[in-house]
Amino acid sequence: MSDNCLLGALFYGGAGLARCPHRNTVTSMTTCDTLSGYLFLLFLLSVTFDTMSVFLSASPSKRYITLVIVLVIGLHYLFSITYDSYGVSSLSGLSDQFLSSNTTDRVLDVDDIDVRYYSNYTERRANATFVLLCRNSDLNGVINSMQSAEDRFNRRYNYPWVLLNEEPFTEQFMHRVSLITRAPVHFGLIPRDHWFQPEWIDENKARAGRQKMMAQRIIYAGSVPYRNMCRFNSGFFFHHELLQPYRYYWRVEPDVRFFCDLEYDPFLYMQEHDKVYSFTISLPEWEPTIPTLWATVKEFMGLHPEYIQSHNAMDFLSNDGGNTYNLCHFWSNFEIADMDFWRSEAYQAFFDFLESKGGFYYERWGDAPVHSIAAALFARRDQIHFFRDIGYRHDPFQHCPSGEQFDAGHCACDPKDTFDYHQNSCLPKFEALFT
Ligand SMILES: Nc1nc2c(ncn2[C@@H]2O[C@H](COP(=O)(O)OP(=O)(O)OP(=O)(O)O)[C@@H](O)[C@H]2O)c(=O)[nH]1
Ligand SMILES: [Mg+2]
Repeated sequence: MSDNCLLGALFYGGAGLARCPHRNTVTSMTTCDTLSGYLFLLFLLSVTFDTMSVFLSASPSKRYITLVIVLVIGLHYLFSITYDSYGVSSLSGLSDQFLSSNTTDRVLDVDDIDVRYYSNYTERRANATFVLLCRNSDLNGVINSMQSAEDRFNRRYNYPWVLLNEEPFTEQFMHRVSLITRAPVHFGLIPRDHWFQPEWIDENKARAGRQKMMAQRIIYAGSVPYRNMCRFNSGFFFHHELLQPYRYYWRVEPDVRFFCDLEYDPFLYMQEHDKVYSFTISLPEWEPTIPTLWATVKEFMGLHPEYIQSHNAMDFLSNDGGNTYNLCHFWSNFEIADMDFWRSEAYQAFFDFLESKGGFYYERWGDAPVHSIAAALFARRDQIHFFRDIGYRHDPFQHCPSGEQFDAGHCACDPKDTFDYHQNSCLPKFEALFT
């Protein structure tokens, strides 16, 4: 090929490289195609000149080759400006096409669990998972919570999610939830005897308890499913087969919000600092929901003094050395904790004792006071952690970090709106354990 044609090819290559990558916007199309058009005109002039000289001086076979080259380049240019999907107009276009087809394969290949699961495998991870108990009807709230947890933390860590339900999750539920995260998501069915009211519970006594509570206008007073949920969270979730591989969990509920970026791994923090339980908000329980709980706890302590830690957090629970319960508990809709603690001999014996009294159904014992009392008595006080830097909301309360932690976390909450030192907060009692 002559020098002129080479010059033309250079012009054309320039025209190809000048194509804007975002052809779906009007502005970029106009700018790009105008520039491309000028360069192509120059190229046409050059090719025409070259072709004429070849035609005039060359043999018939050379004329034929020249015509084919001009035809191919002309068609190629025509396609490149007519169809967006025809993207091979330059070297960069070629490489873009190659890379993007690779990426698409990786994202869409759902069987390739290793790629999805180990996408951050170079960084250290704890043996941990998110846990979310919910109904199919909670779908939108579940999506909100998961998106918040993913955006503020898990998109960089890809810890798995375990979602549990006493009914099978619908296809639509599983599809929408799986789109929210690149991490593995496991959907589990709760065994019947871990969820429903046991046969040996005296239903007449349970009904009388519900009616008494309804008369006192206590929230969820008449709800049996709510009691099932509290009992499941107290004594069974950590026995679910999908949670057996894991030690640490982060409990998430529908419609909660995480306000701040978390730039470190709280699971590893728990592991490395020998923590077993953590919280963001603490407050008093409604006394009418647990009228006999503390008497039951004291009875258990009398039977099993060997399970009570010497450096425990009894002073968080009681203002009189354990005689009465001050109702303080950690709000369990947020928990990052160690399931081996719940699986321990001490906690198992404690839960079995509570269960034998039937208080989950005759009263409305919540998993929050049950977990809190156990953590305060069977763990050392320094094994309980307040995640001051995790901005978190579950209606109607929130914890918002302040000062450096607020800035570093790019927090979206109002730092003045935080439950920490609200008149009903039990945080001062927790902090007093360490002064
Ligand atoms: N599968 C299932 N999950 C439930 C049921 N009841 C509650 N949950 C879940 O258990 C957790 C606690 O229930 P919530 O209704 O949020 O109880 P709460 O936090 O005390 O009260 P509010 O959030 O103020 O309604 C949430 O993750 C719920 O999605 C139920 O009947 N079935
Ligand atoms: Mg809730």
